[in-house]
Amino acid sequence: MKLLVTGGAGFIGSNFILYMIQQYPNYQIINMDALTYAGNLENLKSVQHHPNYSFVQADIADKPAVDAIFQQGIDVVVNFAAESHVDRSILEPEIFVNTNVMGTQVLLDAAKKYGVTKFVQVSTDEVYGSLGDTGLFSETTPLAPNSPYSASKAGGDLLVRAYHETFGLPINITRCSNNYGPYQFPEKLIPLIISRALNDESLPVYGDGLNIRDWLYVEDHCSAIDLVIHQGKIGEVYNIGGNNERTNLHIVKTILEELGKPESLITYVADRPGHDRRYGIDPTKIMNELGWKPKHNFETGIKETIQWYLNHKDWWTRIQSGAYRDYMTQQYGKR
Ligand code: NAD
Ligand code: TDX
Repeated sequence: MKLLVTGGAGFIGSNFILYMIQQYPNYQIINMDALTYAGNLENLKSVQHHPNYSFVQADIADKPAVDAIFQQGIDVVVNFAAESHVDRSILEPEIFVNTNVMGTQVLLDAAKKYGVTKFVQVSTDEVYGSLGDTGLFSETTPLAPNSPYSASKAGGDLLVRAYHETFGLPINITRCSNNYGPYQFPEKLIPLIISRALNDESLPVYGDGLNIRDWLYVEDHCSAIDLVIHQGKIGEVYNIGGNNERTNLHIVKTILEELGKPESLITYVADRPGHDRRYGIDPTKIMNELGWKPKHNFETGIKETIQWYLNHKDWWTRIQSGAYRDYMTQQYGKR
């Protein structure tokens, strides 16, 4: 199988490539990534010389570059490439539309032109909007995105759906809850809090800290996508989540306790505009239809994750200093 992974230098994409190379060493994996600020090839150091792995620096919205890759003959596309940070989408929405909507459309056109056996769109529970105190998101929950990020992801999803309905493109859409684990860019809540707490810096908690996210260990997301690639029914949407709803304050306090740092570091700051109150995924469909089951329980997963950031301080300090960019220049000659 020839697998095109877009956004493979990011948090989930790099975990996915490491996972797939281990599971299927005979699959050919092409990682296409624009290497935005969020792309970090250091995550993939251990496989960079693997005979079945290759890397192409390209933007998914760049038609000639995308065409050139599809000319090689791609069987399956897994589209992780996206602008992914909600706060950045509030500051600068345009790039979110360019990548998450227009870029997805360029990939879809190439998949349609050259033919693929499957196009998997990696999406998010945020497209469903915000929940009240009860209920969960199912695959039939209406889309009601509230941030420029989630609106752009919903736009991409709807194009993927339309290419299936209109052109018969074989697709699946996955919608996962918040991921945590190794290699997450330290702008996201968990690595941000760990890195700042270790430096005894103030910990910004938005609003009252009682917003709820549903957390899933990144490897469990990867195993779900693996199942969707191989067994997902064409045209279907699959929600992915492990029933781990926690308030942000609970997450921050868990990290402080684990690191032995004082709660006085917590600083309540202005709320995120349009801040979704609660996410919660109903994963019944993927569990019943594809037999998916998460391996990691949250209490041990979060401890392992904190330990990983403690053991890989050089990884995140190189991001903070910008030095991770030098590695890319050394390896690939450009940024
Ligand atoms: P990330 O920001 O860590 O990584 C994104 C990657 O995409 C980076 O390597 C970046 O260089 C690349 N990229 C960005 N724009 C590109 C472009 N125009 N062309 C090619 N590459 C480009 O994001 P992540 O957290 O790993 O998320 C990956 C995907 O999973 C996204 O589609 C996101 O919407 C989705 N998702 C994320 C989560 C989460 O909790 N992080 C949850 C559900 C779904
Ligand atoms: O400094 C912070 N303080 C804070 O209180 C940050 C960065 C976040 N928060 C809050 C906002 C959210 O309620 O923590 C929660 C998690 O925030 P993020 O890590 O920014 O994630 P979120 O906005 O929930 O979106 C994430 O999950 C779904 C990913 O970034 C998305 O790409 C994914 O689709």
